[in-house]
Amino acid sequence: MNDPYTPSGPEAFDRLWAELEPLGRDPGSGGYHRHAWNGSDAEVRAWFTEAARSRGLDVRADRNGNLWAWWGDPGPGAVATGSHLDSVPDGGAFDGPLGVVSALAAVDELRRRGVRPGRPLAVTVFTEEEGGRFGVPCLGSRLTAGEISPERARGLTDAGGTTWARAMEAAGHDPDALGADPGALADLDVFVELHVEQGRALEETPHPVGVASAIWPHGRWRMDFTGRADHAGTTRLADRADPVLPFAHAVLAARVLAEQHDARATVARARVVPNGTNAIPSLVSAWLDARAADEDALEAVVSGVREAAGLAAREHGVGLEVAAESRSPLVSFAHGLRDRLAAVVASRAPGPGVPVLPTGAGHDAGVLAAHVPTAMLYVRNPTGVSHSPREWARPGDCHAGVLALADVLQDLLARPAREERG
Ligand code: HGY
Ligand code: MN
Ligand code: MN
Repeated sequence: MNDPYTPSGPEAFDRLWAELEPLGRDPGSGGYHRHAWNGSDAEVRAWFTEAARSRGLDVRADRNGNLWAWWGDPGPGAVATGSHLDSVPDGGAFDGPLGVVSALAAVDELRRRGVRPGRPLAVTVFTEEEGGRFGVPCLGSRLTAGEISPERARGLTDAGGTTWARAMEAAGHDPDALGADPGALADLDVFVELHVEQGRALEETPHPVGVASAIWPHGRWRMDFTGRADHAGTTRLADRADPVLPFAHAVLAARVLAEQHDARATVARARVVPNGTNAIPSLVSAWLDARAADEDALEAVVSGVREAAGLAAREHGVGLEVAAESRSPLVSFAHGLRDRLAAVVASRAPGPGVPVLPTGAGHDAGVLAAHVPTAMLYVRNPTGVSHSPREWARPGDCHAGVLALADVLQDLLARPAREERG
């Protein structure tokens, strides 16, 4: 029986989105700088906590700073849905927040439908999914999954040299508590993440909502080119050890290799030391973001870049160290769950053939997929643009995402949990 006093999912979505959207937005670019434990992050965490509590959800931060808002006492058989609120530097409004706002709105939609979960339902916010401040993506979910050591996480530093431990402590969390949380994962029967599509595949279809099939293998590699500081105007070319030159070779090699292997390779972040116009640098640190549809293609790109960078470094008398900072294997979402979501989404879809799509974008769902049955829903992105202030999704498509997520959660909650299914 519908509850007329609880807003529908779409109504709740619009209200929640209007509250969240201004928080941490750069008035100049319109982008966001929401990074783990910074001021904007504190704002959006406070917003989430209030929005969840006002729905009667019990909000808890786990030992890694991830937020879990519970409808029902935490325990075995739990269904969880959520995403992240942090952004890339000057990122868009939808990547992450769309999944969190849709999850809260789906709770309202379920309540309005009179659904009373027979098992715990959690809305989650994972911390530092983008790695925008401390460099390792999905840091909160990797810690909970035991896929990064607490020691390494505590020592990660931001551009100013602040460690994760200090930043976490300043935000009121205990860095000594960091670590895997096998109990929390064991309680999870299923995790579903709704996310804005970071591509245009859905835009080519009549479907506002699609389902994820896989996440490409991908990773981040740090390259340190060590040269010799010297005068830009008086040092003869033959006497230079200029680290910028092998760096430039690496960047161009990444592009050529990505074309050859139909992969994606990007060097979007670099640090030149001392970064003076008239001083040959002593050091260039640069980060390669590489992704491909399969492990062989990814390996071909990364080893090719490493080889080109090494050759050029030797030619210019420059040292080179390359280190993998994060590495995510191919994720293939559980087929039964994937197909079940596609069937549920189809019940409200504008036509047959709900798209089931792979993506080159990493997600917390990709980390959890190795530990918990996991699935993802995508909401149509008309331009495909993401990691940019221009990222946008139509309100009507966002509403379709909320209703689809509510349908999926209602379907999952109505089924026996894994252990009950045997
Ligand atoms: O970079 C990614 O794939 C994601 O946005 N963290
Ligand atoms: Mn992202
Ligand atoms: Mn994301």
